[in-house]
Amino acid sequence: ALPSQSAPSAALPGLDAATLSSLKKLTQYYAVTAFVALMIGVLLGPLQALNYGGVNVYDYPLLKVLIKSYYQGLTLHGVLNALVFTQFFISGWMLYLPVRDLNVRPNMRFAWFTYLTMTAGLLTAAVPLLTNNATVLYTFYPPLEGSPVFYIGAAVMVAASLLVAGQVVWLWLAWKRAHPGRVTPVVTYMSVATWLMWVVAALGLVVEVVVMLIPWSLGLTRGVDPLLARTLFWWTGHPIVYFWLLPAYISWYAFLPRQAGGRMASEGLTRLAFAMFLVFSVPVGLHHQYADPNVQNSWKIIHMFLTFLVAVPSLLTAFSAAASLEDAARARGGRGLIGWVRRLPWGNASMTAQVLAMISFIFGGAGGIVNASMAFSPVIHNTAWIPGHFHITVGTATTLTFMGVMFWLVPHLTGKRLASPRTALASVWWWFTGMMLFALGMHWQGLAGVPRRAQVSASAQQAVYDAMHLGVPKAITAASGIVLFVAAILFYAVLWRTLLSRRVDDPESTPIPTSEAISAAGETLAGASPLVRRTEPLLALTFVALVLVILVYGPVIAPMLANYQFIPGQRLW
Ligand code: HAS
Ligand code: HEM
Ligand code: CU
Repeated sequence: ALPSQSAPSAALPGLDAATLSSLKKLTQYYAVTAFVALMIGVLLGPLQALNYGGVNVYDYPLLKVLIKSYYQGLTLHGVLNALVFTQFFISGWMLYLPVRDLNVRPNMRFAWFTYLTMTAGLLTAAVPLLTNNATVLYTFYPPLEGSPVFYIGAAVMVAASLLVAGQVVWLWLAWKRAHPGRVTPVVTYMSVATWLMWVVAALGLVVEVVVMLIPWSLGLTRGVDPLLARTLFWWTGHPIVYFWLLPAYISWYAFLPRQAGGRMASEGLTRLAFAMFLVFSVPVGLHHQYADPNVQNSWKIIHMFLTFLVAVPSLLTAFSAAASLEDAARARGGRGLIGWVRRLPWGNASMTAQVLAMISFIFGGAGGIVNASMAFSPVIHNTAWIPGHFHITVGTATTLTFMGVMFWLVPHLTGKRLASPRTALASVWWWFTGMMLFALGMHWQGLAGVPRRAQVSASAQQAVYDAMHLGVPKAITAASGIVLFVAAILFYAVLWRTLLSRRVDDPESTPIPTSEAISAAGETLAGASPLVRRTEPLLALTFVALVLVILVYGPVIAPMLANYQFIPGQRLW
């Protein structure tokens, strides 16, 4: 367990055994729902990789029974992996951690109600997705028009995540009231900062879906403005990638060092990184819209510079993560400038998964900076380069980290021992290798001009695609799909065998691997450094974030409202 940061008081009851057991079960429900979604999503991925290898499997009658088109499959893949898997895992993870860190008793009825709401939203949205009535891809850009049931389900799902946010912030504020003058413990700090960021971020999507898309798809308005909808979408759509990333960072900062045998570098630095993410994550969405007409160039440039700014906390994280890994390896007798790397506990699947996830993110992050540069953007925008970029960010940095976390979290929550640690270790190497190959093949094809979201292997396009002479990257991409398929089988074999095993050990035998810090923040604000004191008021920082978003989005959105276009919907599938 995390060392309990606070003694329970009458005003703020601590966790009792019954609540803890219910909380563990809830966290397990969130995590397992997430990984079921990922399992379905990941089955479709290799078919898409084959497409980008020039092999079209979408005409096979057996597959046709399940999915009607490449685009129905791609919609399911994007929604299940990027939206459902992430949100469910994160909601469980970022409720469990702060509650354990603060040792406060949450209202479990509310927490279960939130989980059930999120699941109801998911099941609602699943109906039109599976029946091919919402083949609008995971970005659901209008004027593509899906069934209203899809938008309603998605809205309920996102609303449920905001309820989790509310519960965590509420518990943190109660803790603050009961412990005046105390520094928020660092795991809670990271979780609350991430949730508050997500609240500011979600506003765009909520307005888009509730005010524009739902009434429109119900036939209540005669059209919808695609440019305004896209702008609101990317208000949320960029920071959502940090909503996927920061929970992985929580693990890299707080737990990975202990798993590797070392310490977190600095609590102050960690808090600075998260405070920066809170303030700078949102006002950057136009870097997805450089090609959109009717948005002033000057605003695109401002968003570009803010994008470079929000890369800074990731660079801080790279420094900090490398420092704590080096600290760990040297403590285990590592020597040399880079020779210490060999002394990391590479036999541990959970640690290995996360370090490999970090390595993939060096390339993912570098690619992101290329994407954000307006001078490069026209070369890679809407090409296969982009899926190359995000499979080594969300598809590896996030996903492989969560897989690695599962290797200790499931034993921790259930008391069941991890089944075949060797298979677990193999699965993470296969995933890493597969995704690095995938990224290589897709970035390469993108540079050659192969579009994303294109069934390039279909007969109608085959001649053009063949004429591009991309044999090598096509082969790499197809092979990566097969490697990733193997990785998924290995991973899920371990996960299901662990979950379904009957033998239950003492759950205390797998504690939360909380790390010590080389430089701690201290207990009281009075004795803390200026950095710690200034990063403490998270609500004030949220207010600053909100003001900044209004400043850089107000002048972009106002002319769109003044010149609202009613564009009728289209169903292209
Ligand atoms: Fe991105 C498009 C720019 C990060 C996800 N991105 C996407 C899309 C997704 C996505 C899903 O500016 C596609 C959306 C769509 O469907 O259209 N991205 C960036 C930038 C960053 C960035 C500047 N992206 C992410 C993350 C994602 C993600 C994180 C998910 C989790 N992205 C863009 C742009 C586009 C875009 C444009 C639009 C492109 C277009 O034209 O459509 C930055 O946040 C990246 C900063 C990261 C770093 C790396 C730090 C490295 C670390 C690891 C250190 C490793 C160590 C290991 C220490 C600077 C922290 C040591 C190991 C030892 C063994 C010692
Ligand atoms: C799109 C393959 C796992 C998220 C794609 C595309 C391919 C692919 C080839 C591009 C399709 C196109 O642009 O036409 C794979 C393979 C995987 C895998 C082989 C592993 C088995 C994942 C994971 C995530 C993810 C783990 C996220 C957690 C996405 C998203 C899209 C996508 C968001 C974009 C969908 C769209 O454009 O609407 N995938 N993927 N994928 N993938 Fe994956
Ligand atoms: Cu972005």
